[in-house]
Amino acid sequence: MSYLDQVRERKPLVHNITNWVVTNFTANGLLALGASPIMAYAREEVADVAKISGAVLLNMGTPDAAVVESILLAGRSANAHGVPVVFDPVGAGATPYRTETARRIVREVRLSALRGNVAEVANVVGESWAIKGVDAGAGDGDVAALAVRAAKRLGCLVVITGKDDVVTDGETTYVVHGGHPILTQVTGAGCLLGSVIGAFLAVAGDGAARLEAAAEALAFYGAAAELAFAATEGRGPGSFQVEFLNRLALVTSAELREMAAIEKLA
Ligand code: ATP
Ligand code: TZP
Ligand code: MG
Ligand code: MG
Repeated sequence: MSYLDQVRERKPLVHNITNWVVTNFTANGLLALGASPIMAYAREEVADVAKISGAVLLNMGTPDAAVVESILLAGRSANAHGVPVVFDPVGAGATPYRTETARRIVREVRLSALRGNVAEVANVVGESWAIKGVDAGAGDGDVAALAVRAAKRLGCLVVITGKDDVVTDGETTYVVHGGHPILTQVTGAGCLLGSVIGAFLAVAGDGAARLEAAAEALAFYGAAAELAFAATEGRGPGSFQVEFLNRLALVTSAELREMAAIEKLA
């Protein structure tokens, strides 16, 4: 059975500590996919929510001291209970506070996957790449090689998104083609993807299956975007955003198999 169908069947609980911009979009996107979102931020409860979840998504898009404390508490609890953790280091490299916060989180929480744009991932692992606010800046380095270095350094899956997406465990690397540039005009497209990867990891078990599940999540997300764009062409990002949520619910495993363009790098 595809990981997509397993998510829809098992409806994993995904605990999100995310940013103020994208909470509603993230919850609706997870519901559309068939997962079960919970947003919980209070230091008093995050450890308890994390331990009963299928996956935890940590996103530092609007960081402050309380959010960072909650991220660390949730991450440690997830680690203690074998719950997969996805981290989105939004804006790492944009300010010293964000860079230092992201590096602290990867030191103190064992990740299952790091998901960011190329600049964020580079800055988390101490390499430099231009960044403009929360959006990746220009650069011409080897993205796949950066992802592999980051995965080896952090000991987790690394997903770098952009025109093409790269996912690697440091040994095996896939490039996932597809998606649509209009996703860059929808705030939270990257953030929701982190939660979607979490839902796929929640049903994947340990080991190599996680890499395959993450690659399938990327292909699924891209296919939903392509179908949504085709259905709303010329109507702009607002209509696209609504249709994209529809497609997260409607894309079938058969469509996914047909549309997925997953290339294994040698
Ligand atoms: P940024 O901070 O740079 O906006 P992000 O965190 O929003 O990044 P993206 O890299 O935009 O995340 O990735 C979100 C989704 O959009 C992914 O599925 C990715 O494949 C897709 N995407 C981004 N840019 C393009 C593009 N030019 N063509 C096709 N798909 C894209
Ligand atoms: N500002 C802080 S977090 C955020 C903005 C605009 C959302 C970023 O979302 P994404 O998914 O990285 O585009
Ligand atoms: Mg974006
Ligand atoms: Mg982002």
